[in-house]
Amino acid sequence: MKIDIITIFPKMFGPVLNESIVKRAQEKKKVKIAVHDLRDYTLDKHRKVDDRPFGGGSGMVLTAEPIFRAVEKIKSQGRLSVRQAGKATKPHVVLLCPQGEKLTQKKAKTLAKRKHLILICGHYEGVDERVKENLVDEQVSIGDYVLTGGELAAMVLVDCLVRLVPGVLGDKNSLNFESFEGNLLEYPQYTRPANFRGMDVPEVLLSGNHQKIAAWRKKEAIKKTKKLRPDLLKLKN
Ligand code: 6GU
Repeated sequence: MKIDIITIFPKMFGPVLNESIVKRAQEKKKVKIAVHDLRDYTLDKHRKVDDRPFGGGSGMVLTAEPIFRAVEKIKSQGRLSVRQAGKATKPHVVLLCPQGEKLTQKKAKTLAKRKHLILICGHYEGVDERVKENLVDEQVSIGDYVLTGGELAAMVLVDCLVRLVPGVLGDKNSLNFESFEGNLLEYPQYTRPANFRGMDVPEVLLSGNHQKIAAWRKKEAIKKTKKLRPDLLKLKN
């Protein structure tokens, strides 16, 4: 999977992309992530990426020109580099903004099937509507609250997608979450010591009886979900 990110704050991404599983996924060549500075695609000497809204109002709006130019440049390069079975794959362009469709595990699974994503981080009071109408394939939000920009949202999305790419997580891990995700919360986990400050680990987990353990975990996951997130039980995966 190839992910191109277009942002006015490219430096924000380093610490997230160069740590942990996302870093390892890139090293293993399971994903290729490139961060592009939107200002590199401006045409004026001040590298201006925003302007005042037509019709008045407060705040600044990201202009269409540099965003179109960035996406066009990435798409033209993609024709050479992102190939599958000898064929170029069409990049899917996503704008991160609060008006977008809310990110869910289901949405992430759909997006993770794409071979090439271009993520545009929205900013300020908004993005010129012509970007949304004529350049972007879909808009994604990470929840019902307002961030100062799409950067953190893009990082959340990348993190979420990377772990779904085959071969990024160990087989054991991936099977584990596949069987539960979406419908149920994770069952309670414990590690050593078996007694910590007088608090015991449930006896069954020390029994070595794998069938019993599996049954207990399922029961606990259902119990936990009913108590904390009953809404999840109604969802289809
Ligand atoms: Cl994608 N952008 C901004 N600015 N705020 C958000 C968001 C995105 N998702 C949730 N809040």
